[in-house]
Amino acid sequence: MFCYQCQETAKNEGCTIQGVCGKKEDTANSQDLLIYVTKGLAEVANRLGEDNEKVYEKISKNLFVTITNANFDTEAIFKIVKETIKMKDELLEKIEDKEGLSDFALFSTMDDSELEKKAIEVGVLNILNEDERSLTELTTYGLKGMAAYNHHANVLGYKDVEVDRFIAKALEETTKADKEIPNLIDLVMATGEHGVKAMALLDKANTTSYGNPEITEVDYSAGNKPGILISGHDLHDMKMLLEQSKDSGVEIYTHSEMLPANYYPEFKQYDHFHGNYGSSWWHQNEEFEAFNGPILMTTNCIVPMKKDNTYQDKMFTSGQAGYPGCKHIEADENGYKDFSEIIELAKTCEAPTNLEDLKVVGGFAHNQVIQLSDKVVEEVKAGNIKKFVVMGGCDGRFKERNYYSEFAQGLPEDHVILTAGCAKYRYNKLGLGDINGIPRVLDAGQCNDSYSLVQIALALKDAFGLDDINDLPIEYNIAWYEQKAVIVLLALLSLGVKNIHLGPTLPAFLSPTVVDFLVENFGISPISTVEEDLATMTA
Ligand code: SF4
Ligand code: SF3
Repeated sequence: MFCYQCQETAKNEGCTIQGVCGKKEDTANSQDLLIYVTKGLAEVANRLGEDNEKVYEKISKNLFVTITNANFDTEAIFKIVKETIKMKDELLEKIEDKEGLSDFALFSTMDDSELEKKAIEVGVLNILNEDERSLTELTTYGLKGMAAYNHHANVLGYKDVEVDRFIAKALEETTKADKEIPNLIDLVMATGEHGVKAMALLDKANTTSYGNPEITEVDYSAGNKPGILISGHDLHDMKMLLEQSKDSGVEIYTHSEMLPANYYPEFKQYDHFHGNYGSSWWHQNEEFEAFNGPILMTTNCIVPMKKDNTYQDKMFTSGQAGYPGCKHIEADENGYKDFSEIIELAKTCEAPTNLEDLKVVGGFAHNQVIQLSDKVVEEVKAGNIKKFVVMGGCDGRFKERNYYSEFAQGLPEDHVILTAGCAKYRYNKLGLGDINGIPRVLDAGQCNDSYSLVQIALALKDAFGLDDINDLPIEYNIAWYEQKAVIVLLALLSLGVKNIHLGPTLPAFLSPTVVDFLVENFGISPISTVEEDLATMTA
């Protein structure tokens, strides 16, 4: 195996024996094959030249499966590989002239051993030129993130055919053997542009379906009734779970990236929606034990369970998530998921163990902040807010991420943090206070709500009468971990945001040439020490 798609990759070079994330070699290979056949499906669909909703949906779902910490179930992934080949072969039959189609498009078998053999052969190291590989994978990882957001919008009935077409076309582009570096750079930039579209689509889907997030004080303490803990990013699952459990006597708690569900008016109306439990994804071994009740993982990030865990039988997956030994809840043909088994199980469980008595304010997505913009502008003009620091992105399990807590704590009191994604857990419980009623940590929501942060920046640019978003008193100190953060980064670049500090390390998949390109054109830089970065970013 060789995988270097996330920030925790071994030695910041690549995982070769087993993933630091816990992904085993056979799972890694199955994901490589899934990417391979999905690129083949895209190529065949492009050759046919017809928009096919089912194919587009499948492509996004498949890419999503391979995101870090989404699916550890090798058997389930090979099943998806077979479904993809079947779908592709059906399309292939409609093409008379197969001349010029690549092996991605033509490869076909249902034989398990042949699939396993192929899975070993199709890894990312097949691209020999380091810069070509770097830009190809940067595109592919961006597409994975985009596909995840696209899928979340799709299940709510929102589609943008431009996004679907782009994903299919770009996937095919990454398979071409004679790639020129400038063309690949264009592809990367186009991926960012379409990433903005996908995030805008998801924003519309979420806010139209569930209302605009609003300022909310979220309770992190445990109640005394049995509960269900829901994690991941899928708000559609959240809605179905709340609705199905409303008269059951069971309470619903969010974990990690599901926290922002607390900010939506549609969800707040359920009395049995208790609040949030715990922190970001990598604390789940301990926090899932303490929760006592069942857990529903709707997407990434799953952490492999410890051998002596007590929640294996209580953890369920849905959507593109999967974990061997955990029951997977499939959607029916109408997208409905039956969570009754989880609800019944919850009734037999003890209430969660209380982890903390804490209330944290969030819900500062673009609509809410724009409503407050007069006050914000007033505070800036009065000199009470000197700077905004965008600190969105991902959290991760390594000690080096203490940097983000220390950086947040070290910021002067006239600096406001704008955040989205699970990176917030590094500083949202620190009690950083407020500036005349404006909290110093403004949480817009999930990682996809980084779109909101850009909308806020654009609104501030207008409010201050500036021409360029980079003239605002804003610094970007982004933490990345998985591929959703890759599309967020590419989207920010495509919107013209410059001088982003990226950490805790630069992606291993960026070759020195690609890093030089990003430095020269966008001023991207790695983080340094807390002291040095505070000095630069607060200057
Ligand atoms: Fe390694 Fe990250 Fe790939 Fe897991 S997802 S195998 S940790 S690079
Ligand atoms: Fe977190 Fe996995 Fe990226 Fe959605 S839950 S931000 S890491």
